[in-house]
Amino acid sequence: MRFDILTLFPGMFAGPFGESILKRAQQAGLLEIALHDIRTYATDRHKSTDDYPFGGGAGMVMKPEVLYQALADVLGFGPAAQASETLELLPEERPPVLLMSPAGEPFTQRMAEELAQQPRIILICGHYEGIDERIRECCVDREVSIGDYVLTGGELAAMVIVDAVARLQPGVLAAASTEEESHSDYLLEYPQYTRPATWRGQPIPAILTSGHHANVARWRHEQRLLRTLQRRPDLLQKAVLSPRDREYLRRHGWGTSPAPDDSAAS
Ligand code: 6GU
Repeated sequence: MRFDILTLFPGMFAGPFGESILKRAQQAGLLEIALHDIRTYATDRHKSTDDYPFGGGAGMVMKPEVLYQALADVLGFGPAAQASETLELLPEERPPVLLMSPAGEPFTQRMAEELAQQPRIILICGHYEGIDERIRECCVDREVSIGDYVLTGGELAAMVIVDAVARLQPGVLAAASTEEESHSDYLLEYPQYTRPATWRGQPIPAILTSGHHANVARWRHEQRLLRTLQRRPDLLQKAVLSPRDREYLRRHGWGTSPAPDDSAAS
């Protein structure tokens, strides 16, 4: 899968993309990440990428022409279209163009799974007070936010999205590790333990060394239910629950408010 990232700060990406799993996946040819410096598309001698907002107000707005030229270049428009004074619409057959914005739709594991089906996506990192609305209208398919807080720019959001989508590509992670994880089925993960079996006086749950695989599996599933009930009861509305799951949850306070605290865990 290929990611094209349009940014004013390409240097910010070196750390996250140059280490660990994303680094290895690129070396193995499973991922391609292309960084495009928006400033190289500025046309005036000051290389300006932003300007004052019409109508006044604080902050600066990213200039449409600069972003448009960057997109046109990344999408491989011919020089004629790029030189044209009119707005050449982006071709219908093109990778999705995502704009990173705190006003976007919330990024979720569902969206990561959807985007992971694409061979290529384009991410625009907004900065300053935002981008000229006409770019949104002509050229953006989806506006995406990574949470209800405000960042200084879209770069960190783009890194989050690339990471979440890249790890779903076949071969990037060991095969089984994405199946039972938090959010893939709306249940949080069960607790994990490794050696030593007793650490500073703290033993692991005895069932894990019982050798009884079915009981271990049931215990883990119940831990997932319990954790989701305690920490993210909102997710239980979306999870697929068996009658036995529902009965277990009710016994642990599901449907009564307030939500039970951690000390009720057993
Ligand atoms: Cl995508 N951008 C900015 N600037 N702030 C955010 C965000 C994006 N998502 C959450 N906060």
